[in-house]
Order: sequence, then structure tokens, then C-alpha cells
Amino acid sequence: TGKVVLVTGASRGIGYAAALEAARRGAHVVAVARTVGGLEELDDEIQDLGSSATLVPLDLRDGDAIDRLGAAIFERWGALDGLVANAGQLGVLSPLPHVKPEDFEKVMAVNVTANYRLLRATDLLLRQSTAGRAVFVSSGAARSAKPFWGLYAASKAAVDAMVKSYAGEVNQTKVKVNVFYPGAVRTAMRAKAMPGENPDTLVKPGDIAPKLIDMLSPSLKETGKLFDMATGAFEDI
Ligand code: NJP
Repeated sequence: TGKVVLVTGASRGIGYAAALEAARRGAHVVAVARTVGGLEELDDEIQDLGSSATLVPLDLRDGDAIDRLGAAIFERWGALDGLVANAGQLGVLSPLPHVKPEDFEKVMAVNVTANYRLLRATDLLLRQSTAGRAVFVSSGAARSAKPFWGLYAASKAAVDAMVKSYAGEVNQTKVKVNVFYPGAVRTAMRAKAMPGENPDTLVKPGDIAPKLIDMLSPSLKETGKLFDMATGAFEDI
């Protein structure tokens, strides 16, 4: 039987490219995002590869929907081999005191709470795999935390801390869990963060997707680490 890989934020950008790369390598992709059109476009491309995907249109702020997804994966496959927790929101770039409470909550709900709910819903499924691998897409912003980036940076630093703790918790199992820093990638999010930037100077999602999907490899030894595209190396979190 083939591998089953769950990718969040698969409707565009890095998640879309990661889902396609996983399918290219023979995985059955379970693709999550809100935008049905983007998921269907992905499915078309995966079908062109002679494969198929399972499309799951949902808002990741709905934790119960994430639980139901976990239950459905258990029913159908009994295990999950790979989790790419990629979906994220930039939110507003603003001095922290000027960030509206509702904007703060929205970013935390997607970047932090949804990733905790995913981790919770997939833990047993990953343990059931012969080589369960999870990678959480974070950001170098977690470390640089520049002015105006506080909200986004805090959300990504939280992801890093969760992953580091969780990796220690599953240390005695076959599960390995890591963080991925994509660097500057030509996506809608990057265009929002850096308006006026020449997109031609940026790498494309398809350029980094192979490295991201390498982190699902059964031969991967690292756990509780981050892989930074900027350095091309694993580092301690
Ligand atoms: O972003 P974008 P990227 N429920 O905006 C989904 C990190 N990163 O590919 O729901 C469900 O093109 C959204 O789907 P939809 C970044 O922080 C990037 O650049 O249909 N899904 C879409 O598929 C993020 O964690 C750069 O709107 C939700 C996807 O998330 C990851 O890379 C640098 C959702 C976002 O696609 C992918 O970002 C860096 C929800 N509530 C870190 N909200 C970079 N691009 O340069 C969002 O350091 N999504």
C-alpha cells in the first residue's frame, strides 16, 4: 500500500507545491484548505500524474472538523505516514499595540491552535505508521522578530516550541517531527508582506517543495530540529 500524506494549505503556494511533490513520489495526498477551486486545480494536476487526491475543504479554525478528519483517515487507512502542517496566515504587519485583538486571535487560531489540533488529531495515526513523519512549516521570522512582525513571529515561535516539546514526547516511537523554514518564496503571502518586491528575485514554491517532502522520508534521522532553506541545513530549535 502507498503512503498517505496530509497537507494543509494545499490550495496555493508552498502547500500546493508540496502536495504535488508528494503525489509525484507516489503518496496519496489528503489536501486541506478552504478554497475549493485551488484544491480542484491541485487534484487535476495530480490526476495528470495518474494518481488521485482526497480533497478536504475546511477552515482549520474549526477544531472539531480537524478531529473528524483524523477519524476519517483512521477509518480509511488506519494510519498516516506524513503530515505537512503548512497552512498559515500572515495577519497584519503593525506595531503590536495597534494590532486589533480580533486580528491577533485570527492569526493565532490558524498558526498555533490549528497546528495543536492537527498534532492532537494525528498523533495516534502517525504512531500507527511504520515511519510516521510530521513537518510544521514555520518561519525565520520566529527568530528575527523584527518590528511590526511581532504577531506573526510570536505565532511561529509558538509552533517551534510545540514541535520541540512534541518531538521529545515521541522520542521512543518511530515518529519524527521537525520544523521547516522556507525562506523567501514567491507566494500570495510573500506578496502581501513585501508589496513592491520584484517576485523574480524569489524562489518558486516548486523549487523548495522537494526539500520539504524529503522531511517525510522513512530514512530521516532528525527529530525536534528545524531545516532552514536559507542555510540548507538542520539546526537545533
Ligand atoms: O502562503 P499562501 P505560503 N483554513 O498565503 C491556507 C510559511 N512561510 O504558501 O484556506 C484552512 O500562499 C490557505 O488556503 P485557503 C507561511 O507562514 C512562507 O507563502 O484556501 N487553510 C493557503 O492554501 C505558511 O505557514 C514564506 O485560503 C488555511 C495556505 O494556507 C506557509 O509557509 C516564508 C487557512 C497559505 O498560502 C505557506 O505559506 C516563511 C484556514 N483558516 C514562511 N488559512 C514565504 N512565502 O516566503 C490559511 O518564512 N490557509
